[in-house]
Amino acid sequence: MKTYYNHLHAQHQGKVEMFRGALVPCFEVPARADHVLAELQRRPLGPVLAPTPWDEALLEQVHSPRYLHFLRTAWAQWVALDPANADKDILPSVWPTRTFRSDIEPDNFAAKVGLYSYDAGTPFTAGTWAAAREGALCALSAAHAVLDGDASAFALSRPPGHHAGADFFGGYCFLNNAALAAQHLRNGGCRKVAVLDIDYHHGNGTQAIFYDRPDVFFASIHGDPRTEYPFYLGHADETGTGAGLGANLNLPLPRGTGYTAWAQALEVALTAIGRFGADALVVSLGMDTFAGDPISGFQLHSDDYLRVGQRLRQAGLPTVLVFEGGYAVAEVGVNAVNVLSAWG
Ligand code: SP5
Ligand code: ZN
Repeated sequence: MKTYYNHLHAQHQGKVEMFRGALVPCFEVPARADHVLAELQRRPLGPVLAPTPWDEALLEQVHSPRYLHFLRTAWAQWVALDPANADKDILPSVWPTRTFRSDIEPDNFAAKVGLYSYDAGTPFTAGTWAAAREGALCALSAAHAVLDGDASAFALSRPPGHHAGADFFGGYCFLNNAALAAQHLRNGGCRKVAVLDIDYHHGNGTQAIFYDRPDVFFASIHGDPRTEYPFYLGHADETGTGAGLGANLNLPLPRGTGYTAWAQALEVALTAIGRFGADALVVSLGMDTFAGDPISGFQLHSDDYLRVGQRLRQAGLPTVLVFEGGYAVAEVGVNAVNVLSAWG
């Protein structure tokens, strides 16, 4: 299995995120990807490659032009406000909630940041655009490998992607890598694509991007949004809209869920994906279902991920795996490669 590795990932290095009224050190750190790469070097599954330099215009298939323009120019705008800003992360502090307008992009920079985001936990830094852009190329390259006939491919990148919507960042995510991979598979001739999101957190961005589409099925197993981030999406009654009705499946589970109940949800998801008739599968591979994760509440153990990988492979579909969350830094490499090793 080919791995497309984002060698620019460490350029995205947030300092702080807002938590309970204080700025605390980021959980989403460069060491996460370093540990996965190190484990792939200990237990090689295939070549580790740089992504193909795809045309950046492909990003517009998932993201709005004005959002992409914002991401490209945000850091320069921030430093232009005050040269001292170069040492600080950009964090939003004001948002257009219900009754406000989002059709007019304000001139004020803080207002722009809020228009294109939904939480104060996702710092934008000097290298965020370079890292996120390269990560998107990794996802496109992995999709391309599968279109070329590979049984599977892995996009090893950070920042993650599944919380990013068509025109907003949040949840540590800026560009929706899994959505870009799914769209690339569609463009390359796959008639129907399924995205299976097994990150602890609901993939609100991916769901929203495909919610009205019948050609991309979205299934997610995650902590119940009544208590777990991202809170405002991910309930079981969200089944799609319009032509996409029936092509969205949420399987929320309570905090504390262990492997047996989690694996039952995986069966439900894979049965639905089989019924949908997908030609290819994109897995949003979050490793924050691990019992030792510092911000999450499921109880999966390292050995469980070997079985998760085997079950995903048994689905028998060409599969693009995209790295998402997972914050137990010391264990994230072993856990991720345990899943991937099913294709070894
Ligand atoms: C990709 C991904 O996994 N994003 C998750 C974003 C979660 N952001 C909210 C984190 C809240 C941190 N809570 C700290 C609890 C410490 N006990
Ligand atoms: Zn997560």
